[in-house]
Amino acid sequence: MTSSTPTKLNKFEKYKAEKDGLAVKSELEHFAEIGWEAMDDDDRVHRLKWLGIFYRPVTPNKFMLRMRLPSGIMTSAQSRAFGEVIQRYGEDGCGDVTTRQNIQLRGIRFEDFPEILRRFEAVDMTSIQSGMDNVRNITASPVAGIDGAELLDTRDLVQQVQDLITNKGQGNPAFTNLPRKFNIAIGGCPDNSIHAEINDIAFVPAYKDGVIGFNVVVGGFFSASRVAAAVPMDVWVAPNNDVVALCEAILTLFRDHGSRANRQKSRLMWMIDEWGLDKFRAEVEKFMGKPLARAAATDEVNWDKRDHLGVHPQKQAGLNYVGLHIPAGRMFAEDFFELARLADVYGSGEIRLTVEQNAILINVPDSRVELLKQEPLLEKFQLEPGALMRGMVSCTGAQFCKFAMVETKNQAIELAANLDQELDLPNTVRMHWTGCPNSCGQPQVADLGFMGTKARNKEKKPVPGVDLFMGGKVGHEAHLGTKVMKGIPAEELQPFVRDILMEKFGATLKPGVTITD
Ligand code: SRM
Ligand code: SF4
Repeated sequence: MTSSTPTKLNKFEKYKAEKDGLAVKSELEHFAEIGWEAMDDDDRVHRLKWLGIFYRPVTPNKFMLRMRLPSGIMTSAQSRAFGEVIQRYGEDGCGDVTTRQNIQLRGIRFEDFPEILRRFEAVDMTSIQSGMDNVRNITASPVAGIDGAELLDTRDLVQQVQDLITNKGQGNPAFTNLPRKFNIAIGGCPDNSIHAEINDIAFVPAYKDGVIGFNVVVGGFFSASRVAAAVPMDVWVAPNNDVVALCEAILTLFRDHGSRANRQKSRLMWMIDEWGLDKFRAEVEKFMGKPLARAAATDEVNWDKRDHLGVHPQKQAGLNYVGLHIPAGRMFAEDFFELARLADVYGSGEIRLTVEQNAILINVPDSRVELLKQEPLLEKFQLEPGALMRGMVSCTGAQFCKFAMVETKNQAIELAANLDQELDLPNTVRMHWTGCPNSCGQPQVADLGFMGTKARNKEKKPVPGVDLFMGGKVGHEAHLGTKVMKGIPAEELQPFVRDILMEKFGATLKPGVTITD
């Protein structure tokens, strides 16, 4: 660390300095033998997250495992492996598609982890460095390589950045002690499917002198104390080693110069604020040992964001991608098995996950589409859900997360389902739920965002409620929505949202529906 690094470290820095998070990798077998109750608290609660293993105080000895699935790509073998792992935990076992195109598994008994991680390594998957002060799953277009509108196929670049950060899944001590979490996204499509604006580094497709590459934006993040959209770094990079080198430079500078004093002021944007963009840019150039090109005047993001649900022709003639809606991203063992089977029988054995917590089957021949539509799984995971259900996203919430002020996933599903039954809507309305101000469910990117809070009902009794966000715009010219109303009791939400949908989103009552509340 440099002399500018503050000497007063926050408590997380102290335990990281005592022992690197990744050290628990070689101790996992031992921990599994002695049991989680006998483990040192810092190892159990914090350091295990360097392996993607999350102790859940809400459900002790039902641990969560967060994977890494670069670009949201999952093979049928991997989907089956997820199903096999969680089926042994009965009702406790499930998996969630996350807002970073990733999978989290639940209900896992601690003693099973060594075997589970070996099982996943055998199908080329890692969970390493997926939590705490590490780089999260790297997001990309979910239809990379198959999208007719694609500007760049980013899959290799994403994998290269993941390999740099994780040392090909083995763990890379160079990046295991960042001052805070870190998000990277690499977009290759015209619709900003990656939410570039909310990542610490995002690559946005742009032409420079006739060559397609990326403009770079930096510093986007959400936290309980501050929300910031990424700002242009005034850099353009070609789609080659420079992408990896730029990530390495920024991560190293952040590691060595980012603030480690106040955890609420440790994300990359705080360092950019302190340095100013000119110095930030100059330091990155110095690290890379060469000047960087100035940003292209315009980028190529000029589409509304697609949700990829339903059947769409691929750029490969005669093949289609088929987007399935997974309500709130929640899947059980049989769902993983069925998804794997459909991917094998109808497609090429590959599945893509989206930041809207849905799944896409790819390479489905024209001749197989109608048969696929008859499959029972598509009754549960629909191709064309209602206008509200299809835009619904939800974080984990109180069922498993100790930060949550409210239950989220069930409420989110219920509200969307009920209102879809009552209303006709001209367009999809994106409703995002998040259980607390950490904003994992991204209410700021939604048309209607709900953030869990305490509220008071008509009798002035404390009840679970939400703060309402509006104005989020995604895709072309994305910008963040803001909080417009506080403390709406959850029990009053359905009529309240119905009114907003009718006033502002063109909703009308379905024929025959009368409202009694
Ligand atoms: Fe998140 C912490 C879940 C995406 C901002 N997030 C947590 C923890 C780990 C807290 C905890 O230990 O309980 C949650 C785990 C609960 C559980 O059991 O699942 C959690 N975050 C999630 C997921 C699973 C939400 C979901 O249901 O999809 C997402 C996992 C993504 C992944 O695969 O890695 C998830 N979290 C996000 C996002 C959205 C994004 O990346 O696009 C954000 C806002 C963007 C950002 O980070 O800037 C987000 N999570 C946070 C924060 C606030 C960060 C900050 O700087 O203050 C925390 C709290 C923290 O890190 O201290 C947090
Ligand atoms: Fe938990 Fe809050 Fe994140 Fe939801 S937003 S998963 S409640 S930390």
